Amino acid sequence: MAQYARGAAAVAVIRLHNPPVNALSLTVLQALEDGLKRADADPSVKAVMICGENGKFSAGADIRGFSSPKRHGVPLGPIISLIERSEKPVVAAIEGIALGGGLEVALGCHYRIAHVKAHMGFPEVTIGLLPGAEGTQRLPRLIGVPAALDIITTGRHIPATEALKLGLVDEVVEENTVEAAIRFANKVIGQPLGPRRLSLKPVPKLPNMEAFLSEALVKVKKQAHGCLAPELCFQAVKAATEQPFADGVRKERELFNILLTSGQAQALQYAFFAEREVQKWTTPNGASWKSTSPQPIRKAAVIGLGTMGRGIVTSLVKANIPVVALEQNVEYLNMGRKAVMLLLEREAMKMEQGAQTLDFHNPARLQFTVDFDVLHDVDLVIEAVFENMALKKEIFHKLSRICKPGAFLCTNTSALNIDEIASATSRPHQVIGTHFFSPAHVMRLLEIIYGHHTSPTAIATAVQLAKALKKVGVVVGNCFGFVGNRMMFPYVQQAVFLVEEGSRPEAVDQVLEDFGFKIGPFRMSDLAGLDVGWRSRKGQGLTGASLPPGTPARQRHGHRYSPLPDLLCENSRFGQKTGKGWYQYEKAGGRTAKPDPWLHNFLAQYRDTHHIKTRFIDQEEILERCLFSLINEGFDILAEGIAAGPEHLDVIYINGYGWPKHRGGPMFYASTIGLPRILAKLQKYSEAHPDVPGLQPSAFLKKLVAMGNPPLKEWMSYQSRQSNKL
Ligand code: 3H9
Repeated sequence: MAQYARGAAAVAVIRLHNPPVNALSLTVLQALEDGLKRADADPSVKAVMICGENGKFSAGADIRGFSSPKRHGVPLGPIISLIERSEKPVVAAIEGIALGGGLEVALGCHYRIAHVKAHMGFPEVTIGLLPGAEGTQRLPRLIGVPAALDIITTGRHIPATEALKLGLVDEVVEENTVEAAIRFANKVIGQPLGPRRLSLKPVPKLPNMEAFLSEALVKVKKQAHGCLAPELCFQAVKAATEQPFADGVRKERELFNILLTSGQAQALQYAFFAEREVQKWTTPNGASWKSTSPQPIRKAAVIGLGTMGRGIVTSLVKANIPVVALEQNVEYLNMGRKAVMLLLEREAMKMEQGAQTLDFHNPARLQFTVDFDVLHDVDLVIEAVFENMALKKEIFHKLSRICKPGAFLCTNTSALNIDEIASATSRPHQVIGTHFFSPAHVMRLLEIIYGHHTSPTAIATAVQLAKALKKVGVVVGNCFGFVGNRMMFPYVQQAVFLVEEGSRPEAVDQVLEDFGFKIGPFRMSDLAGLDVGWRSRKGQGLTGASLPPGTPARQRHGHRYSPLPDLLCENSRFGQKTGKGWYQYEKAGGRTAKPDPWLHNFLAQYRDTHHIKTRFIDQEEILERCLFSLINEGFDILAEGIAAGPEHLDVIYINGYGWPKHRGGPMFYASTIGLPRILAKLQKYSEAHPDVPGLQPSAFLKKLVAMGNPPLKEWMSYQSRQSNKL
């Protein structure tokens, strides 16, 4: 609702009230309209002030309402026009946030006063929409086309200080915003309102508007990766430069409706709520966020300053958590220190532009050491040495002796068994997996893996740590590869099999990039380094010296195996780092992937050697075999209770694996395709490739199809847990 009251003197106060973020539900809009009409009708009211309850203006339209079948009621646009048309000055008092429809309400007001800590923005683009209550027409009129385009097509939040510079707000205050706005309203009573009505203002001209717009469109399209909303946001703003306000509004509405029914909006809104839902973690034995409090982390340590460790230290410093960084010897320590300092200098430069500072030259905030004893007083340790079980166990054994009893011991591993690592300590309940993604100071995902003995407090503390690092922490169970990498194995495996059978790396990558992935599986392997998987396969006895003599080249444990990645490594083709992998690069460390005739020739010879008849593989087969095998593994993961729901898998894939967010994550995508179709295709492919377990339909998928393809929200009610695969 919105509460109406008389403020000091002649100012009426309308307070938006819908906890927790004052979303503009139909009830709120109705109350806002009523308040405006009441103020208008009362001759003793000379001005109006609109603010939000609980220090927040408004987070915009109620997102849940967009998927409601009963989407009717008071529309926002006309109410904003009503505000603007008011003959009494209306002042917005912006505290906390004014986002989306919230900012549109503020733009309808004649004046805007913001608290210095407030943030504003049009995040509609991130949920597949555009500002659909005349925001795309008013904002360019107020702050000009370049700034408006930037805000509307990126969805970024801007701080009040920047808003003031842009002319988006009239005043920024450090104290009581509501009182300041009432004082302001009293001051402007009687002043002409015409110049304050944005719909009447022309859009500021640019000398080179046409050229500017065509360049901007190229940029917007390039960054969209198949997502519709940024381009339609662009078109709406462009309409403001070409048409009168009313026509621009009509265009905005038309584009808004296209987006609303595009399917992408549903996917992005699902992703929005999924991200929030996974914060409310639970485990199969009943532990949950509701009943568990995290422990404070006042000081942390990171062991190992390789690529991952450096990023993790940087993340902790950025989160203002004092860190001890430890390496095994002085040489590695000095190398690591240099790299961390460089990362932090860069981050500090970025943050200074946002008026924040980073305190990393102070040894009380960041200390480098080779001495384990220095870790005696830290609250949490993140071990980030390379993936070697024996080494990790040795370190955890040491930590268990040195660290104070309450300290949490985290391992940054992408696949190893948390229980085995924990077994090296005297406190397995304090041991937990924290799988960061590279570069760790940039990537948002943190996979949090609980072991058999991990305590709920350790889970809650790791989730809290993720929040402090501004990451999305997703709690999952312990199995080889956990959720993300476990689903990735069959996907990459299919990609390699397709190349064996006749496709090319660039063809496979293209199909998946067209689908919306930032990079396809082969470019990704080249970027990550082919040697990483090679080392792991050697460790598992799948290749190298430990492979039993007489093992067939293309079979392991009775299943199909492709030695192609091993053969590339034997040819010193480790990917970007060596300048050659599935592609060729301009030099070692080069970034530009070019198809490699050597590889094509090598593939032809390989197929000859193994009597593989090359066949043409179409885009549909490439897409389905890669994606459906990944989704299939997802169903097994759900059946085993490794993740609490499909949302977890989707949040992991969107934030850690470059899955296109506008497709809502792999499991949401599966639900849009329809499970019967996925099952039928997997059956077809597994009949053609009976020696590939990843293509054999998951029992849980079959069960869901048998139950009539229920909606994603209901899947877990059909799950009866199977044992996990570790
Ligand atoms: C729009 O305005 C369209 C118009 O242009 C045109 C219309 C015609 N609706 O994120 P949090 C819930 S589109 C419904 O955990 P934080 C959220 O689910 C809208 N619910 O807190 C959560 O619920 P729960 C454009 C919403 O402090 C709770 O509030 N606006 C909405 O980390 C707390 O949220 C946006 O896209 C909403 N609009 O972050 C803004 N917003 O407790 C989207 C939040 O049950 N919102 N909830 O899990 C945000 O970006 C963040 O929520 C915000 C707070 C920054 C506001």
